[in-house]
Amino acid sequence: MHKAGFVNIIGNPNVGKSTLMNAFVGEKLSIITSKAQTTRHRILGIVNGDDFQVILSDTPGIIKPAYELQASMMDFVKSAFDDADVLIYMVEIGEQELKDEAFFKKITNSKIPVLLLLNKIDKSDQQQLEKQVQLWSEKVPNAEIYPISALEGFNVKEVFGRIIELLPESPAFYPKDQLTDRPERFFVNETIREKILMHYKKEIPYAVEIDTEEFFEEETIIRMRSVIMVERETQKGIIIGHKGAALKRVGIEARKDLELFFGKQVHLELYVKVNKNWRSDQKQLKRFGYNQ
Ligand code: GDP
Ligand code: K
Ligand code: MG
Repeated sequence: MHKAGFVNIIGNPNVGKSTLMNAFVGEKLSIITSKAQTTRHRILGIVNGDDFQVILSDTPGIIKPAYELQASMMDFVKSAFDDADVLIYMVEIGEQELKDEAFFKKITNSKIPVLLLLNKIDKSDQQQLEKQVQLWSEKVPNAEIYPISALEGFNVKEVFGRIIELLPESPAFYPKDQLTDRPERFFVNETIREKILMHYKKEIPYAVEIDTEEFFEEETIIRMRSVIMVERETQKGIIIGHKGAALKRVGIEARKDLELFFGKQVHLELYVKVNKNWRSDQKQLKRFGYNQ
């Protein structure tokens, strides 16, 4: 018997959704930082076995949209309710509940199985843990609750085993050697964006979009050229930094990660361009893959 299906991960920003997906897949498909809105898209991570295929989707954290980019990020979340066989609702120790009531109702009224993962228990003590399990079992009575640590891998295998049990009998949806639905260039963009999230403060990372214009794979090296788009001229100066040092650091760190990801030597060329108000422009958002 072969099982296959869709498992969608939703929750507030920063609870550890992307960390969990990467732990399941065993590859760094989703970028992770301590900042909210690190994940902007819905990203599939596929775990293949002889008799199963689990198709996970990582989604942006649930927020109240303030501009068009965020609105389309929330559309990715909405779509995650529609096609799931299993819903993973992730919360972290100490957190109260989902800020968006409509989403919360969708979870508590869900007809499909809900696994409520109480994450980051490495940061809690036994007493707090027990209290939280009690609290969540009252708030979401239809869920099965699993305390986990996505970062340390605690209980992750057990949750995966439960997912397999819950999946319907079905042939695979994707080729068995496929890890994700995203093209290579997407991971280049995301790796660069992760470094920008890590190294620049305030609004800079949120004003940035990356577009990898060239991706040439040769026998021993992959050559890439990517543009870092910002909304204003001042942001361009900040990204580049004094004598180009800041941009250089982004380039070096991104290249190292990409060499690991692709298992090949990488040549990465970066440049910065001003693209006014791309975050509020429907047409541009579509071009960058934010409209489904
Ligand atoms: P997302 O926004 O829900 O996708 O969360 P991320 O996966 O990007 O993680 C947000 C932050 O929480 C990062 O700094 C992670 O390293 C951290 N984190 C994720 N899982 C755990 C965990 O199990 N324990 C601890 N202590 N930190 C975690
Ligand atoms: K995050
Ligand atoms: Mg994320």
